[in-house]
Formats: sequence, C-alpha cells, structure tokens
Amino acid sequence: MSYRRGALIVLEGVDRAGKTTQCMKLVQALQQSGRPAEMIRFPDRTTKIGQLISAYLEKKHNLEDHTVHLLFSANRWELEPMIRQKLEQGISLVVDRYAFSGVAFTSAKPGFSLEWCMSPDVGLPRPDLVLFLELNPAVAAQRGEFGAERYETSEFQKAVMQRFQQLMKDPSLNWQVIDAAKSIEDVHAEIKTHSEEAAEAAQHQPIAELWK
Ligand code: NYM
Repeated sequence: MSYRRGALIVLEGVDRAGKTTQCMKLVQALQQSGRPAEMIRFPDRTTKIGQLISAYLEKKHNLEDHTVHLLFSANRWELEPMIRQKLEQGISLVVDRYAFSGVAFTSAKPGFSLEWCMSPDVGLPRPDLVLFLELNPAVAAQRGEFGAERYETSEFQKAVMQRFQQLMKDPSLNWQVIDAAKSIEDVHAEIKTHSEEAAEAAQHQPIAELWK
C-alpha cells in the first residue's frame, strides 16, 4: 500500500535563536515546492491550558514547577489528534518547539531528572526531523527583548543548552544541528535541504511514537 503522509519537522534551540523566523520561511518554501505545509507552535497559548502557561511565562501568575511541566505536556497532548490527522492527510507540520523544550527547560531547574521530565510526553508523534538551532546563549542575549519573560537569563539558558545536548545523544531521533549565528538565508538553505530529505523519507513510513 502506498502511504503518503506529511512530515513532522521540529525546530528547537535556546530562546532568540531565530526559530520562529525560520519556521515561517520553511513553511513557505515547502509550499512553494508543492508540499502542503502548516506551522504550529508550542506552547499554543490560545487554548485554556495555553492561557495558564502564558500567564505563568509572563510572570502574571505563579505555578508549582511540576504542575507547569505537566501543563506544557498537556498542551501538546490536546493538539495530538489534530497533528496526527494533518500528517495523515499529507500535510507537513513545521513545529516551533516540542517536547524537547519541555524537557530541557524543566530539567534545567534544580531537582528534576531528564527521565521524570520525559515521561509525560512519551508516545506523542515522533518528529521525522529535529533541527537544533545552535547559538551561544551570550549571543542570544544580545538579540533583543531578552529578559522579558520567565527563563530569559543567560545563566538559565546555559543550563537549558546543556540539557538539549544530552537529549541530542538519543539515536532514535534524527537531530540536525544548525549554526544559527549564520545569516537568515544561509540558515534557511540548510534547514530546507534537511527538511526536504526528511519529508521524502517520511512519506512512506507510519507515524512513530516519541521515546518509545
Ligand atoms: N517552554 C516551552 C517550556 O518551558 N516548556 C515547554 O514545553 C515549551 C514548549 O516556554 N522560554 C518555554 C520555552 C520558552 C517559553 O517561549 C516559550 P516562546 O517565545 O513562545 O517560544
């Protein structure tokens, strides 16, 4: 049976690495090459759970650390049926952050193991490609607006970066590290090449489950 599903492509990185700009450019490029594609982002601040998360990030509301971790995960699970449906309809999804941000940010807090942080996201659709936009946290801090939301300090971002590096050792995922200090167009060209390859390979494979 021929199977032509869309690809699940995730962009990750520390804050201010340019993920959102690159997601938008990638969606446009995929569409122009004739592949239906849409962008989604996590947290999705539009849902009820997303509004709680947003108030927490904007420091308008405090939440206990385990609680907010589980809310970030719940915010992915509430969109899981839509993600699966779109992929099965042949639409590729470009995702601005996913479970890897969830694990990297919470496990950068004292007392949280990677294993505990990963468990609520086990079984989500597994990305076909995870692009990690690598940028020195000190350079990221100079890119403006840094410090407005929770977690936006160079010290915390350094701890987040170390957690991402641990997650990247997982051979069950297709991680590609991109140097985000390059120009927007150079970064885009690299991302596009990896994404087209991953989309070609994904179309004949069933959707796998993350960390299973
Ligand atoms: N974040 C994001 C988490 O702590 N856990 C998660 O699961 C996700 C998806 O929220 N600092 C953090 C990372 C960012 C912030 O920022 C979301 P933005 O600018 O909306 O990507």
